[in-house]
Amino acid sequence: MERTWRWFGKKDPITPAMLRQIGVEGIVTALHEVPNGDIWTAEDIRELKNYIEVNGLHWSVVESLPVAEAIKYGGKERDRLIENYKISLANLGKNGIRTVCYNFMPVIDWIRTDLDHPWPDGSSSLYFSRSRFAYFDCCILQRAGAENDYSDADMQQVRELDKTITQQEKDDLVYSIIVKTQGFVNGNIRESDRNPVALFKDLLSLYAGIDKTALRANMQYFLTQIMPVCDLFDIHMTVHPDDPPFPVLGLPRIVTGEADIDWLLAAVDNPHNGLAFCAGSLSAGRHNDVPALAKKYLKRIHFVHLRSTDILPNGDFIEASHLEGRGRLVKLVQLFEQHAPARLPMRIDHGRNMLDDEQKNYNPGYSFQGRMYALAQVMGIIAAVKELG
Ligand code: DNO
Repeated sequence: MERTWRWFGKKDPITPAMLRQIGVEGIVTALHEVPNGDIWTAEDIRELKNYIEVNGLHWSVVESLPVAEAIKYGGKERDRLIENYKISLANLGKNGIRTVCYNFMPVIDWIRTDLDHPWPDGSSSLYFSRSRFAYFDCCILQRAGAENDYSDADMQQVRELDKTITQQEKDDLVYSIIVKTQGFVNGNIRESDRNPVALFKDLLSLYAGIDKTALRANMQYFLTQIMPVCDLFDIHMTVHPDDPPFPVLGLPRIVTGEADIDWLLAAVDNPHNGLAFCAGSLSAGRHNDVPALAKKYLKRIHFVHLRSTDILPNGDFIEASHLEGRGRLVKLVQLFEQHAPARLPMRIDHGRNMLDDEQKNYNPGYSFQGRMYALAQVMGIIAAVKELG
């Protein structure tokens, strides 16, 4: 596998020079300053690509070329937005960039309720609490009918939490779920937005009446439209699985496990319609056997995120060590090293905050020391697999 790293552009305090010292070979990045739906120009792509190359690395994967909301809900602007997407893809292709990660999650990308969940050793990680998420949905968003989506035990906890929660804790929950985790990946909500909850509710309302079947049809339409450009430039589209891999907030989610992936790969049966295999996202669904999925879809996997989670007895999930948990990274690395193309790009996903990471204000999950530590663990697995088979 090729060792890559998600880098957030020239403003990222983690520089390519630092990355070369820790064994990184390729960069995963995006034109983060271009608003969703706008065209990525060939000039801007070339400029960033040159910058990366002058600094001794190369641009291996785009993560993400975001899919505008209207494409996902099938709004009237969707054909214009798909045309823009095709132009951006062609501009990437002309610059020799051939792996593009995206997702098809409505409104909200990845979800966590806690960004600094303490570990016994003094480090911290991301965490998803079912009951706190239910609280956000039922009591902060006050989404109609939300209670029906949760178990009696969850709702009991929601009522308990309601008795003690402070305004600051409510604000923190909103910040974690829809502001901080989204801002740098998705752009729907920004830190400067005054009333994120109202904005978020407006976004949710765009999906009224869009069920799983409708969302699937919109995804199939989008992929069918862009495939000719991908064929022309040999670009692999790699869809990131939904995180977490189950429906949330009344929204359908359609890349959650085996049945969904079977549907997706058959619906647009083109080798350029592929997967970003995020072991962490898939591992947060009890229904997923992560190594079995990797084995089944090996030929359609063109990008790998190495990370793992543990599902707790109450249904919460926590980021696990990269050597443990349901992601089963040792098995995955063995599989990819032995059976995938040698240059399959992989990156470490979601490190813990450790040592001086806390003071650096990195994007949540994208610490330096934590990811470096996990990369060293994975490099150890790779060396062991190479030596022992
Ligand atoms: C979170 C990431 C996701 C991912 C996008 C890809 O840490 O894994 O935001 O980049 O979903 O489109």
